[in-house]
Amino acid sequence: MLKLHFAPNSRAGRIVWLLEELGLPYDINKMAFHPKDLKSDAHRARHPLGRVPVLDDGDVSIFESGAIIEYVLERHKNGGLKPDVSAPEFPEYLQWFHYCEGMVMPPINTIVVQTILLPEDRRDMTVLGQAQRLLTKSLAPVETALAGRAYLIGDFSAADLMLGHACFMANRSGCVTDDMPNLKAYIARIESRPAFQKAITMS
Ligand SMILES: N[C@@H](CCC(=O)N[C@@H](CS)C(=O)NCC(=O)O)C(=O)O
Repeated sequence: MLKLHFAPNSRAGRIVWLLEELGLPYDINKMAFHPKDLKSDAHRARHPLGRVPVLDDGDVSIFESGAIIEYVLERHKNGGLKPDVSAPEFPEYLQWFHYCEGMVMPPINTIVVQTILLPEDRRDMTVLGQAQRLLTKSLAPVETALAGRAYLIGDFSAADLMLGHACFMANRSGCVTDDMPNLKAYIARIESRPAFQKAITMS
């Protein structure tokens, strides 16, 4: 049985969302989003940086949300979430799948550090402002790509599990503005998916 090491309000939600969309059975190790759990010896043995998500599958243990999604799609079930390599939408699928951690999550990480993780006296408003502007800039191509489309490559795919989740986080931090109507509608569409709701409400 697949076992997901999870903490609430984190990228581990992407994997719950994936497993729920695919209807695959799994066990879950729910940890607090707190150093006492994430930086424990037990969890550092799974992830050297003490981060989530981590997925165990028999003798296999794998971290990095994108790698976990690829692993599950290849070894367990595709469920139509990844286009075939010969499909016309395959390059765009790859692009948006990786744009998530490559371009959108770095400024979100900084925003979370500067607004939640650091004590108030160590927060830097200049760094925060730069990250917010960079996030808005990184979302502009996504807004354009979504014109006339329900999801990033048309039909729902694993690229939405990655980048859609990041867009949801960006919206929560107030960086998806009213002049991004395609993104607003896309995030609402994602939020209405039962599998996503299960992932986001899991604590
Ligand atoms: N690129 C990694 C990022 C993993 C990551 O940074 N996870 C965050 C939660 S979203 C975490 O565990 N943070 C805990 C910490 O930094 O102590 C992935 O996609 O899995």
